Amino acid sequence: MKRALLFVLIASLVFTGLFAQGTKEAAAVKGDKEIVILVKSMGNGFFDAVFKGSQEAAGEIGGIKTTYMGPPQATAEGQIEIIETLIAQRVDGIAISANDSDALIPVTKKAMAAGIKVISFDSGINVGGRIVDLLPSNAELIGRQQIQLAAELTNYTGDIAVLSASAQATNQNLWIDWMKQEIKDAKYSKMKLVEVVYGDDAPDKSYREAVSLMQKYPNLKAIICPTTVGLLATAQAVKDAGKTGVVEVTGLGLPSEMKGYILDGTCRQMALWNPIDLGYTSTYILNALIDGTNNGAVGDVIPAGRMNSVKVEKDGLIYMSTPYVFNKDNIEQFAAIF
Ligand code: RAM
Repeated sequence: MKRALLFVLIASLVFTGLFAQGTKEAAAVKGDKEIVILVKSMGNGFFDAVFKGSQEAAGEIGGIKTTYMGPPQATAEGQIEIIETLIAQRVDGIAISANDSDALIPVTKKAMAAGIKVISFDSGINVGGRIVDLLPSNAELIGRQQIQLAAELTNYTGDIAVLSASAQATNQNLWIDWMKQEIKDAKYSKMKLVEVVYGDDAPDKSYREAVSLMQKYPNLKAIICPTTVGLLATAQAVKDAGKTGVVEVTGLGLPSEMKGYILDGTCRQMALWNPIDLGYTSTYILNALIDGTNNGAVGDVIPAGRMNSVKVEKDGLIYMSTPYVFNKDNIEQFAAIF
């Protein structure tokens, strides 16, 4: 009985191995390009929407297999491990939303040396560790707008705090630097940024950090969360604490996740760009790099389907559009899309 079971097990392993090899070869014959959308961490609705965009572009372009991957927690180590595996698998391209702007460079350099096209999007890798970096919008504009949104909600008065993603996140750190610049302006002289805390894009940690902020600063007037995960958790924490309308909540939020909190007044306004477009454009860029129709040099214009085209600027940066601002008047319309 036991022997029979062992045989079945071995046979199925052999079969799976052959089968896996077969599909891989079949893909190679067909000439499918294999690309991976490597995100900060799994279980984040923002990145689910990014991948939807990648699938949409892959469907339009044809001959591309796109796969969605990410570590369980938003760490550079987790992403490095995945990239090592992808090098061994010889995928054709990887688009990475990085958990650290520098820590990934050695492994992405290794990937590029092996012929894999590597780009970063959303949260960048520094020059040398990727071909281009696709930014949702200008970092200065995003950062300054976050302070403006909070100021409008608090009548330009009182203590505010920032609840961010991870302490190493490239994108949030850039935005926070610009927030600190913006708040120096005389028109915010009655506002004070008391602390920046990190929820690591984990809902439970973000929730706990939001609760701690409210306890530590009884006069807190607003929490700015430049992360969709942090914003959702903070809105929950503020509402559970009965502080809706006392502690204003704003930041960067996914309309589909935040709709209820926008409508009930917990978060009266927030901003974001379209994550679907980010994944869609990343896929068009990777396709052009893999095809060799473009090498991502400064000044290059890369065709991007329904987004028309994107232009490579200094340091390999590519900027998309300006963020939308959501409030109770437009939230339902956007919540239906992303
Ligand atoms: C979270 C992630 C992502 C960021 C958005 C706004 O989903 O941290 O990197 O761009 O928020």
